[in-house]
Amino acid sequence: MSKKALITGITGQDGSYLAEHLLALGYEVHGLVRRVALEDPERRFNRIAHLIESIHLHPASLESYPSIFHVTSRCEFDECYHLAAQSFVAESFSDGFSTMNTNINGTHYILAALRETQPRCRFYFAGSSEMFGKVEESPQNERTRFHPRSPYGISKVAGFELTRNYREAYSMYCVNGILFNHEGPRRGFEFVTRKISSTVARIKLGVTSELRLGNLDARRDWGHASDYVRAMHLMLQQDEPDEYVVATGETHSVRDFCELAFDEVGLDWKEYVRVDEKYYRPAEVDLLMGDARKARERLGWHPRYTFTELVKEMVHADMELLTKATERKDRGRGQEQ
Ligand code: G4F
Repeated sequence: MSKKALITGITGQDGSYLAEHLLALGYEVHGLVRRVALEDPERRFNRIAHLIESIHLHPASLESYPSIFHVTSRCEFDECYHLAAQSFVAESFSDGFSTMNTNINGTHYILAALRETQPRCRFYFAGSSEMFGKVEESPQNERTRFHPRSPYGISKVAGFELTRNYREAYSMYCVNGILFNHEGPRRGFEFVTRKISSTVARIKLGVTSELRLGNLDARRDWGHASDYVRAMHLMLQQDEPDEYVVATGETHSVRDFCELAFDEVGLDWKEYVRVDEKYYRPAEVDLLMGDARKARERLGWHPRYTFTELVKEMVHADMELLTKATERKDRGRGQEQ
């Protein structure tokens, strides 16, 4: 019999890659989605449109325990991947309250509902390298102390501790992934990598003339999301639940990302990038670089993408997307005339 997995956040970048991966492994894949998403599938399901006939979607909200309980009491799952969150760090400074509410209570509701209805379901929590914040050592590993620098980071530390507590208090199989930044062509436009790749395409195709960014010196350990979802799955296949850092071990600055992305279309980034303090954060995470030795040794996990391949893929995907959109617009105009 095939295994059943429940994914919260299935409409997001990671959820869509994970759903693809689990389907390929023969899983029956279920997803929690907000009712508003079900009512607006064209816009909200763009990342999972190609999977829609193969997956099962359930309406529920991370803000409502009864809606989650309703799903977990009617359908049994072997594994639950809790990926849904307010995940944009800058937004968490604008509205820390709703970030905390969704990320902390939402995680608690899922854990509590599983404990009540199916305590043997294995649980994955999407922890983040943002938890390390003002890093106390480099590279960061599973033993590095947390020092979060944003409401988002704080909410992830709380989710991490809740997950560990359910494991220790109720003997549930609860795992924490500590994932460093992971990107790809399905990344939201608000995150810096996609903002860069999509604006590079817009500049190259003459739609805009500049790219306004905040702190160019920030350094991140950027990997590809499709690599990172393989690690999530592997974490739930081990004999004992544990905590794992998932990272490439390399760090690059926002400036490095710009340089490579503009290079890819034959442009010099210095002519187009402008620093705008509007994008600075009240407290910045200056440097992240992960040590994924434990994931490599215990899970046999290795990233397949290099940093350069990631940047290339994102820029080319955005060039293609924009070219197609422009052609569609031109055809539409032609038909009107
Ligand atoms: O792309 P970012 O917004 O990602 P950030 O803050 O590192 O968080 C991402 O990775 C975390 C894992 O460590 C996840 F948990 C989290 O959910 C999210 O996926 O910003 C990256 C860096 C920051 O230092 C930011 O200050 O880029 C800098 N930056 C400079 N200019 C900018 C911009 N970030 C954004 N979003 N927009 C800018 O214009």
